[in-house]
Amino acid sequence: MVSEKVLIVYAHQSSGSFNSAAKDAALEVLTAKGCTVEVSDLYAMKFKATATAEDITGKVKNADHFCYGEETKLAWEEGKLTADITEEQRKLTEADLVIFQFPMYWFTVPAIMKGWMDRVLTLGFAFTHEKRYSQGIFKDKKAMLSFTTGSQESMFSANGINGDMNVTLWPLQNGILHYCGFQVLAPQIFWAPSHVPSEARGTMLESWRTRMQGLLGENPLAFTPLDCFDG
Ligand code: FMN
Repeated sequence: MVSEKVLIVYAHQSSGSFNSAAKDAALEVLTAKGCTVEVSDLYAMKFKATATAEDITGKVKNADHFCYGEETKLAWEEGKLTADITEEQRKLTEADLVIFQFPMYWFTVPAIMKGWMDRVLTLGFAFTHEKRYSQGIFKDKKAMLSFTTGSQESMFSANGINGDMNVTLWPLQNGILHYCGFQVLAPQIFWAPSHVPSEARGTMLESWRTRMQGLLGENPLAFTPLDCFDG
């Protein structure tokens, strides 16, 4: 695992949050293991969340019927994506592992992180029709979700009020990460840290620190290979 590169894409407004502590633990443990770690602190960066024509410098191809996918593909090929996107794409290109650290908002990532996904994982750079899922562009990279909830674990079980967490995470883990080819590691879920005593929060962080010792050696989750489908 020595000299692996890790990118932490982090979305929380407060340095006093549990998410911040989880991000700091990852930074500390992985750096101590010899990894080079970069952090994209999205709120601190005031990262733009909306996918718009302003993401392209200069003239767009079809301003009357602007298609974000096609236009950003062209802009990426011509080096005309804005600097904030290009910089995140650079970090991503260099990374062996990407950790998304966030509080769950409405069963998914906060809007600012979804904006990072919308704007950084552009057509051509992150996927094409031919290169996706098991043949995806990032198939030599790993990615994982690390997040906090407000809900207790039992609420996200198959019979719980929220339903199965695996189903909840399918759009993120399969529809975004695996779609771009990433080998997706099991999520790190911190259940309701704001509703447990500080001792229990310490235990959660400790188990995260322990897991990180072998993180890059973990087997990824299994998804259906692309060649099982005709399309
Ligand atoms: N918690 C859930 O378990 N499921 C949700 O869908 C969910 N949606 C939320 C949406 C918003 C806009 C906000 C503000 C909170 C939501 N929560 C939800 C609770 C947060 O996930 C929880 O407060 C956070 O994970 C606690 O982490 P922190 O102490 O680092 O802020």
